[in-house]
Amino acid sequence: MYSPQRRDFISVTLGSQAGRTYDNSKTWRRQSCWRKWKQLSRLQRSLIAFLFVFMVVCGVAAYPNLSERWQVESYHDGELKQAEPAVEPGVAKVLPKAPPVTQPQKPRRSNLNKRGPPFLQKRLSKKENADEPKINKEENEAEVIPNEKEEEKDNVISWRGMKIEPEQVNPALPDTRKKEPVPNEAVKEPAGLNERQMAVIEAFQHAWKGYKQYAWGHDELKPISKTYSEWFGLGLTLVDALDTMWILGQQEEFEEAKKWVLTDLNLGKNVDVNLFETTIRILGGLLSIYNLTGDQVFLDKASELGNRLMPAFDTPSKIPYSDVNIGRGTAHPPRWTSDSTVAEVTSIQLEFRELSRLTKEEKYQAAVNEVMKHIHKLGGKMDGLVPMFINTNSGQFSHLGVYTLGARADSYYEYLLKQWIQGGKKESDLLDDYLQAIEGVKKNLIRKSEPKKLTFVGEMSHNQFSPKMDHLVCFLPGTLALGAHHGLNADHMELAKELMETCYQMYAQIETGLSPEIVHFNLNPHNTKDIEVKPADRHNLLRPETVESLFYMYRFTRDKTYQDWGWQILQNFNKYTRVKTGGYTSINNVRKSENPEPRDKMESFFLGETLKYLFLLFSDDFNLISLDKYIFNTEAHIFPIWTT
Ligand code: DMJ
Repeated sequence: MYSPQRRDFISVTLGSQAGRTYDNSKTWRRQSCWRKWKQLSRLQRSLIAFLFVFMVVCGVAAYPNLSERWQVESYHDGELKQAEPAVEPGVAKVLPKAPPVTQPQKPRRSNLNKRGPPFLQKRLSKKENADEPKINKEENEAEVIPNEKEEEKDNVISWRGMKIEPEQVNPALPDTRKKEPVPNEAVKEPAGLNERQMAVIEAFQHAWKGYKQYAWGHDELKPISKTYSEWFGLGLTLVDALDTMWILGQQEEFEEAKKWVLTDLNLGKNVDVNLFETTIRILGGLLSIYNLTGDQVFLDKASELGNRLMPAFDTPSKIPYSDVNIGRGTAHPPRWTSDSTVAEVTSIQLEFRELSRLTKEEKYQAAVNEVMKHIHKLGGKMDGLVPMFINTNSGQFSHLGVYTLGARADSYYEYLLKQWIQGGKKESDLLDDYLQAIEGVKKNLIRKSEPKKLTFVGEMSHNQFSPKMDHLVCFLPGTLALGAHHGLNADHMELAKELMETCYQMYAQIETGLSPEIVHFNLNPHNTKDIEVKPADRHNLLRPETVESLFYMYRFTRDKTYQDWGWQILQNFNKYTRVKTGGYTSINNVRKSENPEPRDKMESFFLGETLKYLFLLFSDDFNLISLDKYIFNTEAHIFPIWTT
């Protein structure tokens, strides 16, 4: 039995030399080694000396590689240990996680080349914005992609796993592999991923993590309740995000999502879908990713969907119904009316026209062109401005007298310009309607607020001006700038700059730094605040319009202020809308920074548009989706400008 009193001892006697006890001191060890060294033969000593010198030389040569590896490894480790609160505060912790785009940057088989956005094939930009938090240079260098020899580039186009022989690439597509002329002397350095872009990638990964875990294959993530909501049951977020993943270099996620599209996207289900939303998000998303990858799977799905949506045009006036049952092939207006929304019937054209170009089937383009021709001739406009509704039986505008650039009319104006550009600037009716409408905006809807004189776009209701502006209207600076870039009046650019400032102020003047859905501008010189927000309008749905316009403004002016504004907005999304377990959420109250009241929904356009535009805004590679070669649909999906 164990007795607590009993103790066992082991006695250890340390040997001594020359009368000195062992004390593990450096002096003792030095002297002992020296004696041993002296006892060696001359040959033995030379051999050891040679080995020592050899090892030192090898060590010096290997040091840079090793140190780089150690740093990359510890960087990854740090990321894994992040802890997150409920709706995550602050962007400081938004450390850019080294994205998968780093993988292919290691030396690859020499006869392969990626078909990817230009930044994936270039070194990191050496230019950094002065006010950007500094990123460790060695970390940056871990992202370096070795330049490949020019002659290797034409062999096989491949984007991490997807390899397309050049002859399989649709000849109608613009050849994205060819180098475009650098439009400005300022862009001498090849651009690449910078820290802000990395932060967007990190945000995307966080959003995707939530979607993947709790809403995979469903329409939208509900990040707070960790479930999903269904609108059409077509994997809306997943399809909307495909081209964003591609542009952000999220290969693994893209491959998984593509597999879902192949095996699980059921376009024949018995479900009523909204023609406009399905067209801009799903048809647009499929066409865009087809154009970027050349993968036939996406075009097949797009043409199946196009066919299933066609019954919408089967109306007495040829103005499409708002809803289609894609399984049954039947269409109808909303239950309470036979009207369709003007923005909806005039913002499906880019997609159907592109589908015709790619499939060589005229019927899609014919159907949507018919709508535009009809509206071009239609009475009831005010100086080129259109009402918000159109009747599908009579083909006439209804609810006359209300004019807005916001909800229900917005993208009519956007698509006039973009169709004109898409078609190679030949369809003069579209251009005339656009130019007339912008004159109508200037004449009827533009005012300046008090006291700061912010230029804004209000609304007209039965000859009464209302200083109300939807956040949706913030697409307009970008569209005006795009038009000016394509040769339209220079004063469009001046208006674009003024409106851009206003849209930024809709964020900057609010407690959370995030814009509400609607603001009212003050016209009274005695009031001190330019912007008022009504209680019902205080929500933010993670909408893209302001960052979309910032992207255009930066591309065309190269004024880094626009990048800085976008950076602030991203940080505020991270601060007030990020959910710790994955995903971002709409919020109810942008004025309440202590509790913005999460709404528990991540809209698909946050991934499809907001993050994509932010990523492109932060890029200094102006050839990354060049605005001379591509246009974006109203859901930020990418279509080529036709060259023939
Ligand atoms: C998107 O679906 C599109 O940008 C559309 O044109 C307007 N609404 C949302 C984003 O706010």
